[in-house]
Amino acid sequence: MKKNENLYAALREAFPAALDSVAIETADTPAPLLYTWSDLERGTAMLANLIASLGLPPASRIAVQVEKSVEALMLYLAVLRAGHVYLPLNTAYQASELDYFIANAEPAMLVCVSRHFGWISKLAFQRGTTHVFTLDEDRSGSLLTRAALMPDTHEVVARRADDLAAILYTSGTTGRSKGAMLSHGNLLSNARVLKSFWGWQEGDVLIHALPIFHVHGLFVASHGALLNGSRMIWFGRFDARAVTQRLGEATVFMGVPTLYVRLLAEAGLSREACRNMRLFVSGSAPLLIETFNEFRVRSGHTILERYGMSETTMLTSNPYRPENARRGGTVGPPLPGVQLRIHDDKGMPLQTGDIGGIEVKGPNVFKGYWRMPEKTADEFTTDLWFKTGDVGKMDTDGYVTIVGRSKDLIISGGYNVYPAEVEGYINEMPGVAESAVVGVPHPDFGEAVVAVVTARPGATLDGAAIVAALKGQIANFKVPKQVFMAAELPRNAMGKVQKNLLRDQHRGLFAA
Ligand code: MCA
Ligand code: AMP
Repeated sequence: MKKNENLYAALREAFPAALDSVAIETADTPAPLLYTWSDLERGTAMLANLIASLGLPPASRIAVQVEKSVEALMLYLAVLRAGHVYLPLNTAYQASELDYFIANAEPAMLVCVSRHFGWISKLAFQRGTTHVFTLDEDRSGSLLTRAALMPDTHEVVARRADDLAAILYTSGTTGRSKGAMLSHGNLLSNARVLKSFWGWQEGDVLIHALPIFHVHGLFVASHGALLNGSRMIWFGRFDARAVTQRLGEATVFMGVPTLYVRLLAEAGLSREACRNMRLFVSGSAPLLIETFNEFRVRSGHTILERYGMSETTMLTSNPYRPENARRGGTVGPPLPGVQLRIHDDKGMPLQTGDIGGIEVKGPNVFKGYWRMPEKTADEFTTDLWFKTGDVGKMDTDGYVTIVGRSKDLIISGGYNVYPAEVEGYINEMPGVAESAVVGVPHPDFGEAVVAVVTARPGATLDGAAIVAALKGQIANFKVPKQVFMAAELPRNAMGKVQKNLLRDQHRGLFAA
């Protein structure tokens, strides 16, 4: 009989023999909660049985917009177990964003927090979703109430490596978000490579302080610990002081650069505090060399920077050993099994060291965008390499440096913001003639979103009012930190807005 290639089956195999040992310990619940490996196995079985009892069509999408909790992680694992497709949604997304995801993905089941049940369930039922449950941070809500009535054993549904496991929405340069389809095989191959490449070992303890609705927290961090049978210290939200206080009990930490900037602001961050740490990983956005250097001095550890995308999970990583082979400002060589090449904009290969578009191939590369075959075709070359939209170079040792992006993207605190999307919302506001959204350096978020807006003749506009209006429409992290009014936008001879000039003009806005 063929082996079950369901990702959950592989994770389950990695659980330690002592199922009553602690798998996850919460760090910021009113009192610490301890979840054993057996709790994970039984809890995910009950949730999977609940999902199975709904009789959903095979490979149904299950959309989830809930606060981070261990139960939310179990829900993800249960969806895998039950053979359906997990669709995580950032809690910052507002009604119009959610409506788009629901209309596009057509989830059969949706889980949300109870305070949003009224409007989200209305949206979902209108779009054909048949089941809406609630799950709150304090473990209340209809999902767990119903799951509690279910048997606590469940046979993991058989899946092939190519079957879909998750859809992660990622914004597009033009138009709306695209759902990147990731298979069980994509996720498992990457998790296995990282387990060995980053030297996961017995006794490891991970501080998990990232959100679990994107690749970094949900896959890279969680899969790493689960596939190694390692304990997690689980933070519902990142708090630099509280994390610093727990570093002494941990061996692995993963963060976006903003988390490292905030850790460095803590007086308690010291070599002593990091005495048991083995590995600090950074990714999702460029890590400034200043942060890399200062962290090394303060903690005695060299941050390992790696690079990935929702469409591909992890692509490159600085070496694990020797530690001094980790080079600040680079994202390291391609991971084992990943092929990476640099091409010019005509698709021709470039010489080592030359700057061009980064293209990749490998078992981790996604199956395409959900129900968007043309967009999928656009993003692959004729010889089937995925065009990342990142611009970089590779040196003679194979180390990759990302120097920019061909896609118009701002990364703020590890979250992606597409200017075109924000401009679309601003341009629809009464009195607005046009707008340009750019990213400028920010000491905490790396880049911050800023908008420059022109008014229609006779209209008077106010930047603060535009910010306030946007807050009800789009995720908070996409809302410009500042909106400037201008008589006109700078344009080149072709009539194209010169965003570089706007970036230069506002470069010092948030100077540290
Ligand atoms: C919160 N705000 C933000 C951000 N986060 N604004 C811009 N960018 C952000 N990232 C807003 C808040 O809504 C609030 O607005 C104000 O900024 C201050 O919030 P604060 O309390 O400082 O924020 P926080 O709650 O502490 O969150 C900051 C954070 C968080 C911890 C850095 O953004 C975070 O967890 N980022 C990690 C993202 C991540 O996991 N990315 C991985 C994607 P107001 O004052 O108006 O209410 S996966 C990926 O990219 C790929 C595949 C990869 O390679 O990993
Ligand atoms: P996402 O759409 O959230 O999957 O974000 C993926 C994008 O994040 C990549 O295409 C890169 O532009 C960026 N990214 C991820 N890791 C790094 C890194 N270490 N350095 C620079 N950019 C990164």
